[in-house]
Amino acid sequence: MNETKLLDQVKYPSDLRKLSKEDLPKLAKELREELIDVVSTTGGHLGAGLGVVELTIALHYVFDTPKDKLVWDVGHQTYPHKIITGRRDRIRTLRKGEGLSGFTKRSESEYDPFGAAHSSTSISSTLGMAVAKNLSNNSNHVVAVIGDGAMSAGMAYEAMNNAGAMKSKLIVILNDNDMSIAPPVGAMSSYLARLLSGKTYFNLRETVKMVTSAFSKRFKDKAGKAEEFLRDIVSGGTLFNELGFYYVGPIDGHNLNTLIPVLKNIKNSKHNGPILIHTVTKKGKGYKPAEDSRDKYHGVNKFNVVTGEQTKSKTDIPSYTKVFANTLVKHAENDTKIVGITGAMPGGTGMDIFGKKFPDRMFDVGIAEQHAVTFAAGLATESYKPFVAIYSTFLQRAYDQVVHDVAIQNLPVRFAIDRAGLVGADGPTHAGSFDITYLSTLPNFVVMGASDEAELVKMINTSVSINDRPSAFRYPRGNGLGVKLPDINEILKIGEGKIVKEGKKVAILSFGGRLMESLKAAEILEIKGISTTVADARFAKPLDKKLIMDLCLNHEVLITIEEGSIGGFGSHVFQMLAERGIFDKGLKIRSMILPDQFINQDTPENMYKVAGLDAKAIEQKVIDALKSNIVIPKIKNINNK
Ligand SMILES: Cc1ncc(C[n+]2csc(CCOP(=O)(O)OP(=O)(O)O)c2C)c(N)n1
Repeated sequence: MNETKLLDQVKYPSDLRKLSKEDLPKLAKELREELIDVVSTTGGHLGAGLGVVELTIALHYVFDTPKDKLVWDVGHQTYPHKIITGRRDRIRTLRKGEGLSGFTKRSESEYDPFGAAHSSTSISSTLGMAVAKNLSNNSNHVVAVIGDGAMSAGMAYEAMNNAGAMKSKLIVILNDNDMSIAPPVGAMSSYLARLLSGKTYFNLRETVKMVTSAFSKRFKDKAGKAEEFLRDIVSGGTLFNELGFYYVGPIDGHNLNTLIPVLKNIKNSKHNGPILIHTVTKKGKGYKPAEDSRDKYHGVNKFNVVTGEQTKSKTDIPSYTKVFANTLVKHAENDTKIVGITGAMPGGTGMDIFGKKFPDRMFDVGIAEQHAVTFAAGLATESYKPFVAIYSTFLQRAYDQVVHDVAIQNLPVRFAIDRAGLVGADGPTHAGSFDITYLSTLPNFVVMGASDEAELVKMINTSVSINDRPSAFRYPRGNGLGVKLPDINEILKIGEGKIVKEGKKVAILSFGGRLMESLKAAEILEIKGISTTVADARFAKPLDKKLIMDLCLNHEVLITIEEGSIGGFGSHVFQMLAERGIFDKGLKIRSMILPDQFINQDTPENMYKVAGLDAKAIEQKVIDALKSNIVIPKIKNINNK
């Protein structure tokens, strides 16, 4: 058992502020050990939290949270913050059903003034808070903490550009650990490295002098002088200075003796405008396995604290991600025009596998989904075959680029949409709920959903062959079903689904990953004497109209099912059937979709239960539909419901 004498005294930051400064390094040690112990049992994000233990303590020690607003970018590094903001008793429920979220969440705590999980929102949101504070004549402080990886996104620059022109005091801490999930990429990352290269940290005396001098009364009246002074001292901070920020740093983000006085000085300064404090930290700090392998310990399964060994998946069946990557590699061996693109997720999307084989044809563009899509569009104009490998949830950020730069120009960009549907422990911010809806509404698009890994291979093959318009194929998180994979020449006919099981009374038409559950439900229905057809739609766009009409005309009930929100596959089927007058004939048609709510994190099984998308729910839907005999009453007065 780790000793937690000091940590036991800190339920809230107000308790922390009662400790002497001398106690804080010991508290940091206890907090770090607690964090390692917790994550070894829950799994989740580890490296980032370990890197900000001292920063977390220093920020809550100096600032009067929750009155002062502290916003963490992404929020994956906030487990230490959660432990000392009243959530220690629930910290072992992290990422579990009914438990604490793995990110910041407004409804969870007043110490989380802004919810996050998608990156690079912290400067915008805190600028909003800072301006609101000014408008309301409040005197609280507003602080954002953003990583060097998150700094690569456009939103961060848009926010800095805006903040630099504002007269609102906003404190931005750039937590530079020289890592995103994978090593960071791009010119900004090189720039930050240059800022640090050959330079030791400013020591405490120098840094405090720098800050106090810059903001002191002596300089206040002499506009420009302070800035000049700062520029002289902070030789490398010019980019941020040019954007209108006061740049302070770099400082050692693990040294509480530096952090606390610097933060205090910044807090007490009367500066009206944005300030950027550049702290340097080590991802995984204090836990050797995480320090040694910073990318592998970004997010972890449960692990053995002593050896650092993570529990491995018990199955040999490859993940959908791996099947995608290996298949794309096979195609790329024959077709030199194929290129792969990821937004800072090479490991998560399998682009690392592709990149190893074709280093010159894989592009990690940083956390920059909008750019990734338009960059791909540019490649497509030059007859390259770009595959944007992206999580459904992160593609949301690039929707206008999908519409304006890809679809309207009818460019053959291929979207490999990973983590489609519910994702388990990462919860609603990471669920891929909307892609069927937001892509199927777009003219020109081909939208496919894989029901197993063999279908995924066929969809990749098909996508490679589609050269005259954009295409997308979605597949779920996790492992496939263990089916045999077809070879890369097997191409689907566009807009053609298939019957998987023939029956007579009821038809279940599945789009994507719920096919197995549909088959399970059909089996039970058969036992109950209800003859059931199951079909795999494969395409949400274009629809297989013939298949759908056949199912309608030859069955009493048609159920559509998909792991996506309203407005997706089922809605398109309904629209088509309504236009064809099918409803007038009294056919019973039902749709099964994700419900109109954000579903909290849980095991996938429980989430499907909540969503009503498991075999049991399908069976029930069929039985209810068969039983229902609703006669629609004539509406006399539309106001009288
Ligand atoms: C819009 C968006 N794209 C991708 C991700 C996935 N993601 C989560 S954390 C992370 C890396 C963040 O790096 P950094 O900001 O340097 O923080 P660190 O983990 O190094 O502390 C990425 C790419 C995300 N959360 N949001």
